[in-house]
Amino acid sequence: MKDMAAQVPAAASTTRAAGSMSGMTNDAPLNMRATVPAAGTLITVAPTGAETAKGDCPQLPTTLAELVETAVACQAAGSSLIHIHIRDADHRPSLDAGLLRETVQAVRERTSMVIQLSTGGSVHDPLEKRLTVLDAEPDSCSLTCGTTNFGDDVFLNPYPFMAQLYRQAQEREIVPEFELFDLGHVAALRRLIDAYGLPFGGKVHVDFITGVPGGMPGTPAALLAGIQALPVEVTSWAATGVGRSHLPIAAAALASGGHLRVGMEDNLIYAKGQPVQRNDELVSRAADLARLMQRPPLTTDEARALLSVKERRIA
Ligand code: KMH
Ligand code: ZN
Repeated sequence: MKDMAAQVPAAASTTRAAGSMSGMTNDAPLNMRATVPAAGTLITVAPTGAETAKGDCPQLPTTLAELVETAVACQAAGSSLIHIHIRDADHRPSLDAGLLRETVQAVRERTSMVIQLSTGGSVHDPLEKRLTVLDAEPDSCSLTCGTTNFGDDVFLNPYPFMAQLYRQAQEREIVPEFELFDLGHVAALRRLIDAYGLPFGGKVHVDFITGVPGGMPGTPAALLAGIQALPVEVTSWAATGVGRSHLPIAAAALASGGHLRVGMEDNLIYAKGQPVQRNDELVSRAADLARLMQRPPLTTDEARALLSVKERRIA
């Protein structure tokens, strides 16, 4: 889908307080558990995505050098997790195995961020190719919990693909981030956990991606419905508002105990008439909001602990 973020200009953990759950059954409203605010805020940056053309947005980081420079700046601004899509030499979305590996190594050398590779790729990537992303040994991978309409396109995620990706992530000790574009995706997450157990590390982190044309709307009401439906195994959640929903969703997520995802994958407009020039502008604003809400950005070590990622850095 072309320029999704531009069409609709521009997500938090909840460590559940076990003590406060006494007397509750699994049938209790989950919002009671999912909205205990975490002390800090995980700020994820999704700097590139697969939808925006470099020609339409020259400031989009598409080369390895631009991506690494972006990661360094975003960590300095308060981000502790980077969600990466790579581009080829012509700036087109790619799942090239060598380039993915080189990218993971380069970002790991220059930052201490949790490195998450997209397994969603672009709507045109075949499912088999998307499974090969794990070969690059990221800390984390995205795992979208269902097929969704995506503008004029379809983002395909049949259950057998999700299950295979989940099993492979468990075997390779890679922590999945469950991407929820719609309320039905929450039910598919429930099905995955029932069938295959918890992810590597035992934590379940999800990200609501709201505001995609065809998915759940980027409204606080829709987000709240999603939060209330979360399985009890979920240990942290974040939210993203695509396009113009980015600020209301960020505010709603912070107010509801969630974490944040920002970046040019989701939003190309900083404010009315003001295109985003650099991803770290979005991270800085998210960090300011989080501090204002008394939930300052997590450090990269805190983010690693929150998600229980495996230590892959060489000391
Ligand atoms: N580019 C979208 C079709 C993911 O990264 O896992 C899918 C996406 C989700 O961005
Ligand atoms: Zn993505």
